Amino acid sequence: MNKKLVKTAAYDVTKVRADFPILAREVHGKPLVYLDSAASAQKPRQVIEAISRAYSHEYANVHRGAYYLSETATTAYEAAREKVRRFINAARLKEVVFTKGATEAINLVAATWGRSFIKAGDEIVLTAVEHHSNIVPWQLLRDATGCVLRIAPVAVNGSIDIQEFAKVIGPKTKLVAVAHVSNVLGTVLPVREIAELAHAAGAKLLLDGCQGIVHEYVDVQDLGCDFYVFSGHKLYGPTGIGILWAREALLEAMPPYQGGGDMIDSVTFAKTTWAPPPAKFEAGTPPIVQAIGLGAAIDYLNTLDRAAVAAHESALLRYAMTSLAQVPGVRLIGTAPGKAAVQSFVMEGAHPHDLATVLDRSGVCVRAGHHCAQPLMEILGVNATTRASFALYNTMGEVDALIAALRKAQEVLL
Ligand code: 7TS
Repeated sequence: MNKKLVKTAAYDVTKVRADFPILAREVHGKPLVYLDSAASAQKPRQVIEAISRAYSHEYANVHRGAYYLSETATTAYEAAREKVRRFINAARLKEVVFTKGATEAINLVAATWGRSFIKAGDEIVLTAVEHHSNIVPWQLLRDATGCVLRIAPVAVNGSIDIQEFAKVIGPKTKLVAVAHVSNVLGTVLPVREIAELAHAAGAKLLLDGCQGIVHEYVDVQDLGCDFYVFSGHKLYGPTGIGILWAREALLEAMPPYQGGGDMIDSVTFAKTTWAPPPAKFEAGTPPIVQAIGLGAAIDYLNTLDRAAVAAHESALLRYAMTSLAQVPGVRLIGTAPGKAAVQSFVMEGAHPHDLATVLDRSGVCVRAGHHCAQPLMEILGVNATTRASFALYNTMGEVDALIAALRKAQEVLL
């Protein structure tokens, strides 16, 4: 857990839950127990209402109209960028690029920075825990350039050992691209140490913050990374919006990702010049209302005591780990110290998919499968895991519901 978030404070989870309309519904006649927030988080009514308000009262295309409504929409869209900037403590507004998600943000970096600065024989360092979104774009770049991917190992408990990490970084390393927090194991990677190693080798550091931004306090300047990406939908915002943060000098040096409206300075058939960042990377009509929705999610999080949220999630994780370990035949996967509130496990004799289907009958939503991390599954020696992931609206009672449903599933499946 991030040091800045360890302070305990009173946290009224009942009050928080009342903000999330979907949590009041039932599935299969049972109260919904939503334990899949690492895949996508539920939305508070403040976000839903902001989206509805934007479409009902403030909607027009941005950056183009000379009329009041377009100016209003542009102001709201750009205000969302400033909210993101403050949330991650970026030094400059122009360093915050809206994308359609983390996946697009990583592909953008691979296709623009990568194609410009990575050559045959250069090395890109990843870790064994990466999501496919932070593997495949680099494989595409490898196929195009002849660069080499090197993989830092993961320990049996899910930790990333910095000494082992140091062994795969060398003079040919040009980029280190790693998760801030693993979506399968919950491991919080030692990103500050990794930043030092990367920079000492003259390499850039990209952090995949999809899970990190949700569970950790993120200050991109303090983390020492060069690129930080995340998706809005895991941060209680809408789908279809993500963030690429990069240092200004990098964005200046990178060519555009896509061509189209809004990203140009001037166009003739002979020659086109680009707008400065972030517009250079936001071709076409952007996800306007999605950005406004993400801004509303950030506003919502800012109304909460984030240290108290972190303490609450930590307590949920500790309780879940202890309770799961007491279920016969259950093995926890991912027990690194200081990990975030994501817990994978396997249960002897039950395939994770069958288990998730049976849990669903009790109203419990968990993820089962490879979690878009097939290389990690292979290293762990499993085909799949079941994963419960916790968010600021989950309760200890929901952990009890998971355990009760698991015991019931054992009667059905074993
Ligand atoms: N990186 C990490 C660490 C992730 O957890 C995910 C999504 C992505 C990248 C891709 O994000 P997207 O919003 O662009 O799709 N993780 C998960 C998951 O764990 N279950 O479903 C999606």
